[in-house]
Amino acid sequence: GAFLEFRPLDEGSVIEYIKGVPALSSKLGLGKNEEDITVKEVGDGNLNFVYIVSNNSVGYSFVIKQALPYIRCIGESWELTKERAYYESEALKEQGAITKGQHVPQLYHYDHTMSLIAMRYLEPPHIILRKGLIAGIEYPLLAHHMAHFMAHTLFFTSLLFRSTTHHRRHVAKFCGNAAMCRHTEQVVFSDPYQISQYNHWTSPYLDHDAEALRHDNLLKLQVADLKSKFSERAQALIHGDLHTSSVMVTRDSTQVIDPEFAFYGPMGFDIGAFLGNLILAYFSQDGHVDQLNDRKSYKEWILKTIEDTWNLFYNKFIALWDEHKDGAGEAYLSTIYDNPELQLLVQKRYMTDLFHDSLGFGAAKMIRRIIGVAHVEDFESIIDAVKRANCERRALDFAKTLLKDRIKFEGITEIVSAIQEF
Ligand code: ADP
Ligand code: SR1
Ligand code: MG
Ligand code: MG
Repeated sequence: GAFLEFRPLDEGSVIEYIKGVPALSSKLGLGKNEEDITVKEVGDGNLNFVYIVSNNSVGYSFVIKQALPYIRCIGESWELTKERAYYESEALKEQGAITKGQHVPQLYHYDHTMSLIAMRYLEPPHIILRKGLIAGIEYPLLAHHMAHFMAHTLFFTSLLFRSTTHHRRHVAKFCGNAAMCRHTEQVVFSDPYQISQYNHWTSPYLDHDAEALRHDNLLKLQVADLKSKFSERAQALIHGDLHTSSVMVTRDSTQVIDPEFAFYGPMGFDIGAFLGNLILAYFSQDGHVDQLNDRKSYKEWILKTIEDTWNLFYNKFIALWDEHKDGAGEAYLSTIYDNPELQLLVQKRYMTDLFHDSLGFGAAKMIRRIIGVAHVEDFESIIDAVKRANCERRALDFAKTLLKDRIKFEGITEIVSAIQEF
C-alpha cells in the first residue's frame, strides 16, 4: 500500500511509492514493463521537489510534486509547513473546475501523509513563461488566457457571485494556509524594508538603493497599507504566487501551476504579481540585447501584453458581473443597486480600487525580487554585474514611483507610457 509515514522521496523511491498507489501505477501501466519507467527530478522552483515519471514504451508521463518541511532553495534551516501541498491540491481542484480545466493542470492524486500531489505533465513545448520572456519569445494568446484565468477564478470566488455564508465557509477552509501567508508577509512586505540576513542585492552597485528603502518613510507608509490589505481582506480565492514562473506556456496554451500559497486575499495581489513580473521582464530586456536582437520590438510586445492583460481582464470581469448581477452574490444586492447608473458607478469604483491595488502589490513584488531573498532569473541571468545593476535600478525606481503614486494613475495606458518614458 501507500507509505504509512512521511518520507522525502528521491528519484529511486518514487517508483516504489507509485507501486503502492493503484491510481498512479495503473495510469502508468506499471507492472508489465517496469524497465521502461523513468523518473527525473526537474524542480527548478524555490520550494519543492518535482518529478517527471514516464512510461517510455507507451509515451505517457505525469508529475509528482512533494513538499518537504523546509524551503528548498535555502535549506532545512528555514522551516516551512509541508501542509502547503494540501492547499495546492485544493486550489488546483477549485481553479481547475472554475476554468473548466483550460488553464490548470489536472490533479490526479493527493497524499496527505506524504505531502504530495500528482498532476498532468505539461509536455514540451510547454516551458516556464519566465524562460520564454528571457529568450524573447512572443505568446499571442498569453494576455487573453491570463485575463480569462484571473477574471474567472477571482470573480467566481468573490461576494459578487457568492452569498456571505457560502463565502465564509470557503474562507475558513483556506485560513489554514496561514503559515504560507506569514511567509509572504515577511518576504514581500517586511524584509526588503529592514535589515534581514536573507536580503541580498547586486552589491556594491545597489548598496545605496537598498539602504534608501530602509529610510523611505512615504514608501513604508504605503507598504503598511498593502500589508494590511493582504492580511485582512478576504476578497477572493487568490493563487498567491502568480509570477511568471508559475505559468507554463506554448504558443497556444497557457497553464497556471503552483498555487501552494492560495488563500482568500485581495484580488490585486494576483493581478499585480503577474503584471509586476512582466514589468520586471521589460526592464531586464536591455541586459539581454545582443548582436542578433536589440529587443526593441520585444519590449513593445511586453508592454502590449501588460495593457491587453488588464483591459481584457477588465472586460471579462465586468461581463461576468453583468451576467450574474441578479444571482446569489451579496456584495451588491439587486434590490438596492437597482438601476443601470448605480450599477455603472459601483463597477467603476470597484475596478478603480482593484486597479490601484494591483499596481501597489505589483510594485511591492518587483521590489522584493531586487532587494529581498528570492530574485528572478530575468535579472540573475545577466552576467555583467554593472549591466544587471542598471536594469535592476530602473525597475526598482519605477516600482517605488508606482507604489507611492499609484492612485494618480487612471488607466493602464498611463502605466505603459510611464514605463516607456522612465
Ligand atoms: P515550486 O513550488 O518549488 O516553485 P513548481 O510547482 O513551480 O515548484 O514547479 C517547479 C518546476 O517544475 C517548474 O518550474 C516546472 O519546470 C516543473 N513543473 C511543475 N509542474 C509541472 C507540470 N505539471 N508539468 C511539467 N513541468 C512541471
Ligand atoms: C525564500 S522566498 C521563496 C519564494 O518563492 C516562492 O515562489 C514564493 O514567491 C516565495 O516567496
Ligand atoms: Mg514555482
Ligand atoms: Mg511554489
